[in-house]
Amino acid sequence: LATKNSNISLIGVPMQFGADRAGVEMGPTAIRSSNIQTRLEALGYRVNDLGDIHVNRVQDGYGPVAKLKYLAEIARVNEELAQVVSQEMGNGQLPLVIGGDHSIAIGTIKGVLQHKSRLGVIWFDAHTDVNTAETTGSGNIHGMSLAVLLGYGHPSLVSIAGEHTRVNPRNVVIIGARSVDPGERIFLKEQGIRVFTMYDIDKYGMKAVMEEAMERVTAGTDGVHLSLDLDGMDPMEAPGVGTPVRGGMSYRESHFAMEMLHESGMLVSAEVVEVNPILDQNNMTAKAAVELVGSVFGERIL
Ligand code: B3U
Ligand code: MN
Ligand code: MN
Repeated sequence: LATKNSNISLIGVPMQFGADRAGVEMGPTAIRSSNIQTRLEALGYRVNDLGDIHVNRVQDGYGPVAKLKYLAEIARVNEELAQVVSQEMGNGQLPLVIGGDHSIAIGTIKGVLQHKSRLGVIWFDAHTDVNTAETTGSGNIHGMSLAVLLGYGHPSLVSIAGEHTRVNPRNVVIIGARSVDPGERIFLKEQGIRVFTMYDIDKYGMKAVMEEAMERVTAGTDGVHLSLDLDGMDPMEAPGVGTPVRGGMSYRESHFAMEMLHESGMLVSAEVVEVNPILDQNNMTAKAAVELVGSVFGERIL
């Protein structure tokens, strides 16, 4: 095992409010039934499945603040998730969070930051998730989670686990982007975030992209977190996502990226998000998610 920690805590978060689309709350079930635990155990890890963090059924489409849908419940769940993740890391466990929509990255990463204050982040995604209340068109918080982690967004999200708990933009990379909103372009430029778009992957190849990405996320950091949004993959190979965007990373490119991340030996935490079993075909997206997890935790062909 090149991953230093061989004890994994599996944490389900059946969250759908950040995507405002039914089905993604069944992601944890689909991922578990695709045998994530036995796959990791076969690699030599001890896996403790903590079950799911409870998400309340709430009605308010628009919470206390207009344009941030379901803000109150999303903030509450992420607060709890950050605590659980932090507690598990404190016990020497490697947290592996299964979603649920991408709003849960707020809780996961803020929990990890309690122990790894100089965390590098790999954000594998078709989108860049750096909207704020000012720039969002949808009001969906899953399109805002990376901005919150950089310190920009509603105080009830930014303040989770302490408002100074944030990631350094120099140590964040986004891989696979192909759908970026106008306000997000400005934000990404201002923050100086390295975004590897599909253009970069086509032009330089995944090997060169991952080499530069790994340099960015490991320079001066004390670990690397993987935030794996399954819509980063091409929807032909991963159709079970709420906001598919054509022209994504292939199954092979995605695997290769995970293998290279594993080889760094720097992985300290991970999350897998946006798997929506209702929209999936033959469970192929949940299966791909588990296979990518296998690769990032050290599975090899030979
Ligand atoms: N940027 C758009 C679309 C989107 C972001 N993340 C997902 N979709 N999954 C938004 O709603 O902010
Ligand atoms: Mn995302
Ligand atoms: Mn996405």
